[in-house]
Amino acid sequence: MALTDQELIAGFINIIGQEHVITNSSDLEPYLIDWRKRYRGQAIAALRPASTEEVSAIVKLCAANQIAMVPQGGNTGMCGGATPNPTGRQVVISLQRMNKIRELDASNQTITVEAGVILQALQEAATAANRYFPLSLGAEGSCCIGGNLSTNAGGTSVVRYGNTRELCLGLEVVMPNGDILNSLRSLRKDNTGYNLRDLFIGAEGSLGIITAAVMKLFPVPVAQWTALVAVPSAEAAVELLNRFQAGASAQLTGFEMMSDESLALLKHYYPALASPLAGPNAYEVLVEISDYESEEHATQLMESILSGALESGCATDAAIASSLAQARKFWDMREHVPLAQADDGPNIKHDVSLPTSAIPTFVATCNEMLRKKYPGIRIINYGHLGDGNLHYNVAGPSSAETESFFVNRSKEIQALVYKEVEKLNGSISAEHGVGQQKVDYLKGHRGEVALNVMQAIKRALDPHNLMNPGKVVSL
Ligand code: FAD
Ligand code: 2HG
Ligand code: ZN
Repeated sequence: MALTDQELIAGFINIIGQEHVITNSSDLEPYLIDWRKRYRGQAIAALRPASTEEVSAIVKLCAANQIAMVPQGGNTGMCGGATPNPTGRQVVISLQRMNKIRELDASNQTITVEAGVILQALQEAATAANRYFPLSLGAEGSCCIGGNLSTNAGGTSVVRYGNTRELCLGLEVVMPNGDILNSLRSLRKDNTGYNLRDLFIGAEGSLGIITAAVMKLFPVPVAQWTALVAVPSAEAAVELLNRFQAGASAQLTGFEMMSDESLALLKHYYPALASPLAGPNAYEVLVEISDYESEEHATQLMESILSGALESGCATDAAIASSLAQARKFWDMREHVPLAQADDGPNIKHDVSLPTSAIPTFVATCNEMLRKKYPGIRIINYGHLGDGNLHYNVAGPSSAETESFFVNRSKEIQALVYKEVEKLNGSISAEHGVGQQKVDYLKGHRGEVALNVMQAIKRALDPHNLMNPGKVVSL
């Protein structure tokens, strides 16, 4: 017979101790709501295990009692994946106490970390060993590597180093029945059957709980040069990207774009981060070059590509950061755009990717269509142009109207934007995942066969649908 909630809680306390079983409603609250405050759920408890064995014991107890489990890292996800459902018997399993760096092998250029290690702590550990860990995103002070892996996070250095998937060599995972899958190998080649690691990366906690990972490290670049460049159109931004790809090749480590409305919003909420370039400009692009030779080499490269771009007219103005502080300011500008949006109120998010050649058409078509249909709207279009990834976010005409605009218009605007994405063979989730936000779009977007395969995998690994049910793939 299944245990009552009280008996379950006693079982959890037995595994991890009373202070790590959170049931008190005010302490539980942060685990039940997402970063954007768009989703809210309920749970019997939030559990904070400190080891893989504790996670395994918790999962076994849940599986025996048909209790659903919602893994959670830093809870910074954008699609409600880490938020429990509004109904059902479930627990949140927070990995935050699993925050140890198990091993750093500088010679093999790898680091083995537990899932709850905060991204910034991982970067700092790499730096302390004279190595570089390139994954970087605005939430790096609070998101965890387990969450990054589970969402296959992108961020600002994908153009050179790839998504989180490309940075991972091995995983340790607690399966939905509590078994521990140990694939913590630090090998760059391993063709022994199916690649199980990649199943869990980007699965958003729907197939198991990642408890540890082996991540790749890189040599520290000798120099990093950052520039802010004004461009007159989306076409010009893509032309500038092509120039940097041709001229800098693998040394191009960042290429981020912000539209005029993104910059205006930023200036409104963070005046100290207003652009140093004379504006308004249709777009401003943040370019970063990393060099393994010398400062001079990096400067020459940046200057020669920029002067060609200014001559051709695809750039109209540029500022090369003259100090680390100024480079940091350029990055702060970019990273504060989503924060300015959050200050402003809810916005209708579209985290899309497209072939970069299709981006000007996408932007022109959507801008024209939406502005005509919804006069006065603000289109906060910015993102990782180097990866063909736009955050094409739509907000009501003013901050006061954002909530009602969001509530009343989200569905129809998303349908319109996604239709254009489909026409151009793009993706409706470039980097944020599916979570609970896009479950209903998955079949239409990926097709019936792909959905069937995903459901078959889910059923095979989690036959009772206990691992983050209702997220990614609905059964
Ligand atoms: P959570 O939000 O806790 O969880 C995310 C998903 O992963 C959930 O489905 C959860 O169930 C699952 N999960 C978490 N941990 C585990 C685990 N150990 N095992 C199994 N499943 C698990 N994302 C980008 O890709 N690029 C960006 O540039 C970017 N910038 C951001 C900027 C800001 C200001 C914010 C708030 C968010 C940003 N994000 C970005 C989104 C978010 O930070 C990432 O998705 C991040 O990877 C989530 O990590 P987390 O630890 O917070 O995961
Ligand atoms: C970013 O690139 C994040 O800043 C957040 O992915 C995007 O809030 C968003 O839409
Ligand atoms: Zn992003």
